[in-house]
Amino acid sequence: MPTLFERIIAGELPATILHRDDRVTAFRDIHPRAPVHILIVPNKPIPTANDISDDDEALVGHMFTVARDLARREGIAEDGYRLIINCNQHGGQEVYHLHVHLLGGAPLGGMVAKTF
Ligand code: DGP
Repeated sequence: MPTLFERIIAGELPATILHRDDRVTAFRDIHPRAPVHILIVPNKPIPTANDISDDDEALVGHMFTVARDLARREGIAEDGYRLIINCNQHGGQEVYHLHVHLLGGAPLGGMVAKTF
């Protein structure tokens, strides 16, 4: 079964696409947690951060340079922002297609809630 994000990349599901190239697609999160909330995803399906291979190093680096450029374009680079990758159950991952969350546009508070 293709994930929601594979279907967005394929154009089968609507999304507000902000960037697309041969390796990466970026679109607005459907449930934004900040004034700016963008997801940067590899076009090829990598389920989780655990599944990143050594051959994916350049691809993952590209996800971060796309995030950097989008932060500038959205006008949040100077004030700052947060990049998050959730992995598996304890990380709170909901969609099993690797993605970087780009969050900003307001103070985001502490890094994460203390859990112990
Ligand atoms: P995560 O918990 O890290 O797997 O985050 C998944 C994010 O994906 C979550 O913030 C909501 C977002 N999301 C889920 N379904 C859709 C969708 O169909 N379209 C868009 N644009 N975002 C989605």
